[in-house]
Parts: sequence; structure tokens; C-alpha cells
Amino acid sequence: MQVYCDQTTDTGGWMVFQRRRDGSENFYRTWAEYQGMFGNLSNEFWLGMENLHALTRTGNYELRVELEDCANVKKFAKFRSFSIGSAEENYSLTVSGYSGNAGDSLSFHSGRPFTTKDVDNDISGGNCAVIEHGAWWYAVCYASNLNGEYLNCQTTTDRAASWNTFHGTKYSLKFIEMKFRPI
Ligand SMILES: [Ca+2]
Repeated sequence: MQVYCDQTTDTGGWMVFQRRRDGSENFYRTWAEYQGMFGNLSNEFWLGMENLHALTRTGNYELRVELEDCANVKKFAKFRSFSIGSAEENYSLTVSGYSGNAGDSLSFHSGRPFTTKDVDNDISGGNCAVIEHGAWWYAVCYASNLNGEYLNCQTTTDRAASWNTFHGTKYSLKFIEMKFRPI
């Protein structure tokens, strides 16, 4: 498989698995679509849950999330442990050990299974993916929603591709990138 590696940030060695930067790709997709890869490695894409599970099931990995707001302010969140469960585990997220300057809006989702618009694994009475137009490790519903709606820096009342500790849950960030590397 082809992958995109970030070899400059934080000494490099990062395999990128998600990127948002211009809203060109649709991220409001089904379970089957999130299992596989979609998008363009040089622009917006998702690497796929099957790949993420296979790549993180053995060994130790750290996660880094890059965020940029509409005033070009860049922040990041780093987690010293990261893995994605199997299909049988509904691709549950395991993440811990935050550091960075964006705040921790992801540990809230650790231990949660993945939910898409057609497969509801969240603990909300509804389906958070449908409510929030995204796909994430939702609870009721989120502290971060990086596969949510990309709004090209327009304001919104809900549903944004957001990170609560950096502009709240209704602010659509301009740039988002998620990546991991072995430690
Ligand atoms: Ca539900």
C-alpha cells in the first residue's frame, strides 16, 4: 500500500492517516467506507480502519494531531500511546499520555468504539454520526470531531470538524492532520 509520511515535524517518521485542508473530500461516509481508504494521499484522505488496526495491533505507537485555525494559528496534541482495535471490537480507540498545546480533546474518546452514520456504537440515544455529520469514537457525543463537517472557516451552530480545547466544539478548523509512529 502507498502511505504518506511526514519526515519533518517533530523529527519525522510519522505515517499520516487523516488530513483535512480544503473540504474537497466527503467525510460523512459509511462504516464500509471507513473500513477502507478514501481520498487522495497528497490532499484529503482517510487511511482506513483495517489498515490502522493492522498497523497498530502489535508494538507501541504514539499519535500526533496537527490543528490550524482560520487565523493561521497552529497547535498540536501528542499522545504517547495509540492503537485501533479490530473490526470485532468496532475499531475502538486506545489513546493516552497527552502532551502539547492544543489541549486534550481526545482522551475523552479512549475506549470508545467507532460510529458511522449507518453503524451506531455510541452511548447516545440517537446516532452521533448522524447528529454531528461525521464518523468518530463518539460517546454522547464528542470532545473532538475531526471527521466532522469542514466548513471553510465559516461559522456554524453545530457539526463542525472541531477540537473542544482549541476553539470549542462548533469551530471548523482550517487544517487537521492525524499521524502516528512507532516508539
Ligand atoms: Ca446511539
